[in-house]
Amino acid sequence: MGIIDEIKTMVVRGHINKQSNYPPDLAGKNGSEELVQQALDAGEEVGAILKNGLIAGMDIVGDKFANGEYFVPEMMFSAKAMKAGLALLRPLMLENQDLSLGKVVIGTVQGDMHDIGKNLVAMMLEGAGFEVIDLGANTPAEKFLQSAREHPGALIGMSALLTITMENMRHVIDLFKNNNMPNKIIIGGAPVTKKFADEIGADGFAPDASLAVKEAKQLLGS
Ligand code: B1M
Repeated sequence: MGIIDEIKTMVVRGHINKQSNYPPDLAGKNGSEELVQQALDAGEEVGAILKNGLIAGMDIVGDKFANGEYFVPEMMFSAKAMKAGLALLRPLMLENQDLSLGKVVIGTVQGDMHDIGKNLVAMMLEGAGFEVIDLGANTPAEKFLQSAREHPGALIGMSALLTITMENMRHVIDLFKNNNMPNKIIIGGAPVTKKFADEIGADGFAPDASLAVKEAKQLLGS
């Protein structure tokens, strides 16, 4: 098995690093953290580690949860394994520190704790040269509004991973409209579609982090 496949397996199994005792059969063995470092040391590309290792592993976790093989605790360990790997990739994704393309206020909407995809979008935007104000997960609509007022002209980015929390994107857009806020708004997240974005009046939509960068550049004219 190649190292990128091993990283994928560690995300699926939720094994973070050597110190982690979960799952018991992998205790004391290298986890996603050590393997991502080894892959980087071996010259593997950041994009390949991310896409074919970490994200591919998380996709399998999603399928296992959907078919009843995994429950929330397993998903949480996998999320931790993914985050440990992402933390090592982050500095390499932020090589362009000339933050001159404009500001983006980003958050996961209220009621939604999923922040891995949002973090990835934030990292890619920063890496591309945007200044990112990250409001975190479970962000109330008023907090998006307050931050937009503090950062005039910022692009507003919302992420949602649950079909029920997607609706909170509509509330944020309505709140911005009712307060005559001129900010452009981009949305994304696994259940979000271009059709939904158009329906709720978002200015932009992106299905993944690299297309989010492209769309953000277009929306801010940068
Ligand atoms: Co949750 N979860 N989860 N979960 N979880 C999903 C989303 C689910 C699809 C799993 C499944 O059933 N197959 C399902 C949602 C079903 C639905 O609504 N239709 C689900 C569920 C049901 C739940 C709970 C309700 C489970 C429960 O408690 N019974 C619960 C909800 C908690 C809450 O939020 N209130 C829950 C909890 C969790 C954990 C906490 C355990 C953990 C999250 C940890 C964390 O984020 N800190 C978790 C995880 C890890 C997942 C899966 C397995 C993986 C999500 C992920 O990180 N993907 C997920 C299944 C799946 O998506 N396959 C699942 C990797 C990430 C890189 O991709 O986030 O899609 P993603 O981001 C992409 C794009 O979507 C896009 O770019 C990113 C990078 O390319 N993108 C944007 C994202 N945001 C964007 C914003 C943009 C543009 C693009 O512009 C601003």
